[in-house]
Amino acid sequence: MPIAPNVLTTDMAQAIWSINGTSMTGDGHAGMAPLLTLGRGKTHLITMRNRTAWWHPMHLHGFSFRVLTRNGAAVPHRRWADTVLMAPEDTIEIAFVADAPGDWMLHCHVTDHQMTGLMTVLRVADAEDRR
Ligand SMILES: [Cu+2]
Repeated sequence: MPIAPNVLTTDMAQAIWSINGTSMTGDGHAGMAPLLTLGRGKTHLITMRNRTAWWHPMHLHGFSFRVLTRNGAAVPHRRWADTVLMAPEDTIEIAFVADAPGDWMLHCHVTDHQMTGLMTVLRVADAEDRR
């Protein structure tokens, strides 16, 4: 599933950044639909594309992942991580097992990027609990 952090606009006071066209600003939005709902216990491969001119350390809560590729090239040491630094225009593939149910944040760890929209939620649920 491709995920693309993007610059939405610099004209809006609150929402500057977006992920797949949606900005989650401030401390988040209660009840906001998750970006993705992932099957619990399954292995998921996620592609993140940085469509901005800024660096973003993208941080996933709840799981350790492995970075498989960067810009199409295999990453030689597939260390476990919870954050991956993305250079401008980087495309990164990560993989992890979604073994913990619930709603988990995925966000840029540059605080002002996070607070102005570069944040989303991934939901992990059993098949019968997916909405
Ligand atoms: Cu950032």
